Amino acid sequence: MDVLVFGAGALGSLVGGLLAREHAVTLVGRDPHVGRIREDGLRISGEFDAHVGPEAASEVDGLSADLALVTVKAYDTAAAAAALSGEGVDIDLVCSLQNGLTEGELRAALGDRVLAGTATYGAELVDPGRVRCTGVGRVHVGELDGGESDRAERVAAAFREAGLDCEADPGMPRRRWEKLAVNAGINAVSALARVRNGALAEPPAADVAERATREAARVARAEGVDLTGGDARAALRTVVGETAGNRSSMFQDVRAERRTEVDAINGAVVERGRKHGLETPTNRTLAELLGAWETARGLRPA
Ligand code: KPL
Repeated sequence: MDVLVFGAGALGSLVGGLLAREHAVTLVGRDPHVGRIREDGLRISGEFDAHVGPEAASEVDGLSADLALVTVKAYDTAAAAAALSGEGVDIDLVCSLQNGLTEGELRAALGDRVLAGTATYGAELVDPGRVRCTGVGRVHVGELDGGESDRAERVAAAFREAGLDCEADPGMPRRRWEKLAVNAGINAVSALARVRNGALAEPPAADVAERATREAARVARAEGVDLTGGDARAALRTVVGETAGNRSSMFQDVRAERRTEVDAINGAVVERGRKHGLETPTNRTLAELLGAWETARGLRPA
């Protein structure tokens, strides 16, 4: 399968690099990372040990692929959708592996070629051309509105051929909300407390994370998704355990003084909750604190 990975950050590089062991992969990202990959390949360490040679580019102009994986930050989704629907770009299927509920935005530009996806692998860029896997998670792909899907099965089989743990899931609406609820619990709390995910197994961080996750599950139920607070909490604990040694993507963003995905995670929970008349005070506080941090550094768009 020809795979284009749009967004060669930590997760995109890890997933793309692992897929490159079996498939023809092009990573689209920024220099100096993509330049180093072109010169010397991509090295994967941690839970995997591989040195692979995917193509690497800083633009998608004229590229074609069976599958495009979208791994850019949630706030760059519109730019990704515009690039992938641009002239001369020929993509059969698109699958988001992003945090947040970004697929709607992709679908608006790319139509029903868009599949939903979730990934719980832990990944960190250590240097240009080097990515470390800090937690072996799982990838799920499926139809945005749920249901059995041959094309999702094909994508999952291609992932498995390359040694990734991946399943097609007919229940993606619930899975996306479960992932959002887990990210609502882990990302902002770990970023503000400056701790690795494993620290969220112990109080007091565990209590804050659990409150944020339960609030998100409540909003999910208001949206018609069958996700109990208990199930969401169990998923939170599983991911905290599986990625204990990982710095969450938001903790990595804060360490690098980059804009975070707090609006797309805790902010999205607050906004969707508001539409249903639900208060989500823990998510609101987390979003406000990270928002204040971003504002103080001029990282938020005006
Ligand atoms: O999705 C993640 C993230 O960091 O954004 C998890 C699964 C929480 C891994 O850290």
